[in-house]
Amino acid sequence: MAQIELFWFPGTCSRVTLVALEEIGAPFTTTLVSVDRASDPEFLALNPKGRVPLLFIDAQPFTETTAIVTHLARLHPQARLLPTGEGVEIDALATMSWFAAGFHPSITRLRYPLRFCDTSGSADRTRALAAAALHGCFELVERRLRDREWLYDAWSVVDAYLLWVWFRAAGSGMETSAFPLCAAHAQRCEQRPSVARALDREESDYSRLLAGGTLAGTLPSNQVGRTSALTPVA
Ligand SMILES: N[C@@H](CCC(=O)N[C@@H](CS)C(=O)NCC(=O)O)C(=O)O
Repeated sequence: MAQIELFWFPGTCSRVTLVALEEIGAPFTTTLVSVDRASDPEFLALNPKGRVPLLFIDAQPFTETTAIVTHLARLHPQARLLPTGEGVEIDALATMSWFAAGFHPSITRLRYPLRFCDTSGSADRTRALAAAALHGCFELVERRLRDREWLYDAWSVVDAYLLWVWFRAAGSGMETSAFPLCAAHAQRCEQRPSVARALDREESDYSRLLAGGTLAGTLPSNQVGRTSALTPVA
């Protein structure tokens, strides 16, 4: 049996890989990498990009959420992580690429505006532009969810990716009232057993880190777990 190890941190996009692993059901281990410590030389030696998720399968490293879950879907076809069929498979890949390259960078700007422009007084404007870009993205998803429960015919890991971008955008201060279908999708998705197990792990690992005092330096606005626990970012 393959040795699988996920380097991750609660609340980050590594949740999508965690859900995929829970869905597959094969044994795996996890190692926490605090996001503000992703530049540690020890971690950089494993992943020079300094990002989670980082997945090892039998000592071979894999990065980038879309690539990782596509690889896992191919290794474990019985888990039906992704929709199959002509046109649909590539559409799912396009949707995940859009989440990674369209939504995620705007979420990061909303969350950490000073990483993108450190001119004094620019943070509010950077955040406003990021929020506007995200609004445009979620409008398209809201429209897509009008006549469907999931993004494709059945639940897939693409829904777990949507849950994460929604959770992180909402938790980073995006106004959500225009997107009731996205909010309902998130709640439905959180009921799925694989997702619930991943969220339980986020909540318990994060509480353990907080209680152990090992999170010194971690950004205070970090939020983990279920969307119902989100509190507005100051
Ligand atoms: N394109 C990557 C993005 C990975 C990424 O940005 N991960 C964030 C957490 S959501 C991270 O590790 N951040 C560490 C840092 O910014 O220092 C993917 O889709 O997996």
